[in-house]
Amino acid sequence: MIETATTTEKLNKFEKFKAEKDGLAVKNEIENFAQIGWEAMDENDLNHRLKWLGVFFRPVTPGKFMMRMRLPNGILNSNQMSAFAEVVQRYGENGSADITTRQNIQLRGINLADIPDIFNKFHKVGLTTIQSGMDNVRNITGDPVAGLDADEFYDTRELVQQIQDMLTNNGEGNPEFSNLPRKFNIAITGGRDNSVHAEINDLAFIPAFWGNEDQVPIFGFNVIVGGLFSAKRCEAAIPLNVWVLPAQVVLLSKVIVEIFRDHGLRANRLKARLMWLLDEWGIEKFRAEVEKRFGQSLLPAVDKDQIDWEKRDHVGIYKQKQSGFNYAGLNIPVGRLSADDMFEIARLSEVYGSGEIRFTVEQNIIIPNIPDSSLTAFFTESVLEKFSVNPGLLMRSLVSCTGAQFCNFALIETKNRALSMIKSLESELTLSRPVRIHWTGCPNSCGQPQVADIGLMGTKVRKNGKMLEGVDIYMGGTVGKDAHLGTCVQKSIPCEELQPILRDLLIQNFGAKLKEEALISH
Ligand code: SRM
Ligand code: SF4
Repeated sequence: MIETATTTEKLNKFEKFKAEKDGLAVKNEIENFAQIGWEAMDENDLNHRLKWLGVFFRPVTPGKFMMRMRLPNGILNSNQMSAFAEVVQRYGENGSADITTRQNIQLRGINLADIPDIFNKFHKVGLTTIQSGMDNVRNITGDPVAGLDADEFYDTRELVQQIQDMLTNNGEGNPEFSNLPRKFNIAITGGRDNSVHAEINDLAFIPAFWGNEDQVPIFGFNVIVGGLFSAKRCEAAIPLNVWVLPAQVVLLSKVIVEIFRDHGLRANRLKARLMWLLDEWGIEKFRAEVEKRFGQSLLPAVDKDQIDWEKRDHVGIYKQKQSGFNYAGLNIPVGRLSADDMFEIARLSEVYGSGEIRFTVEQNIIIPNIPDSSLTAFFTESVLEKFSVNPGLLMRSLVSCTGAQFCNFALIETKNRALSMIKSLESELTLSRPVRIHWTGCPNSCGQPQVADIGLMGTKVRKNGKMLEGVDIYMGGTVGKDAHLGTCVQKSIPCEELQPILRDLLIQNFGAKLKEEALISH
């Protein structure tokens, strides 16, 4: 029995419309919507319930919808990539796609009338968009080089897929988990460098070996809970003090999502994420409830943190654990792809690899399984001029959320501005190491500025009586080993004044040097 709210709580308007009709109910109505058109749809169906199917009405571009997929562990194949390309191609210059900060992809420009056909197309190639938005579990992230990396502790692919299958009823939609109090993020890391930013998820599994020095170590995961970024609050996940075997991960995930569903706070949407329940209950009570529902006592967390590497960005060519094979990490500037780009990536993966393609949380692409003997030919492909395996040291780590071009929450334009600013900075500066710059268009923090070396969060700034687009600057975010969140160091910088400020930050804090020609002109 799902309690939609405790008796003492007042329902917020989202809880009310969910109680009237479950989000997943629109699955059976999509043919009708396609026929009547978006203008004739019920407001809650249009603005909210469609998101249960991964279909997003965009008030910025009315009539041109966005579709958000689910890609467990960020893995797809060339047929699926071609299917995305075909969908987007239909919309000409209105169509494009964005790789997201959850190893996922969103397609843009879509007409409602086409959506039933698009669903059929996706079904045929094993793709689903189900429950990828609103009060559901988001795309589940796993190590981008799972199964390829010789140094990994654990290949996360199977577990991530199993959790998705359990939560979504194999991609068909699962009413058991379609009415959470809010979104819920899950990540599993199996490598040595925490490539998925585990600590910014509501639930994450981190490699940890059980056993003393003189025992054979047993592999498992420490569990952390409650991580979130939101306009109201940003927190790293905290230890649940539980260690589990890989075979226990799916059940533990189920139990924790159920507790969130049944007891998560539903009165105030700004205080509905798991961390707020943890505040109210305390971690001990929460752990006891997890144990009760899990049905057996859970072992305490293992002290040793096994994440012992700095974070890798996977851009470049790397040897795989499979002898004679390589993976190529392509930099996709701010994650944006056209239909032609997607056809090209699909072709590359077929010609040189095994047809497999992966996405990273940095909005880049990995093409695995390229034999040594194919590398020389691979390097001659002209698409690598656009999607480089050896980009500039700022471009390779650049991340940006959607911003004002398509997102109605945005306070500023992000992707295009981020690109042009990075190009200018790279032309002025010589760098000796990558610097991770993340742009996010508003305090919702989809672009994760708090994990960046330099995070830029959109805001409005008043200058000479005029309202301008501006940013708050975050610094000190670290990822991988000893990950912790960055903090705001400067507020309300108009975007038009930002570039010299970034240049100085890069020189003062990250060892950048002005190029000679730039020195002359300054
Ligand atoms: Fe996000 C809402 C885009 C990752 C925190 N996010 C939105 C919406 C759906 C708002 C909307 O309806 O316009 C944005 C869609 C814009 C569009 O047209 O693309 C949006 N979020 C994104 C993506 C596409 C950013 C990107 O460019 O990569 C990412 C999609 C991930 C995916 O594939 O599912 C995305 N969003 C994130 C992350 C990062 C992460 O998960 O690691 C966060 C912070 C982490 C977290 O959730 O704790 C994030 N998005 C939010 C929030 C604040 C959540 C909260 O608890 O308040 C919102 C607003 C909301 O949910 O009410 C939001
Ligand atoms: Fe939109 Fe704000 Fe998220 Fe950027 S951070 S995608 S502007 S909601």
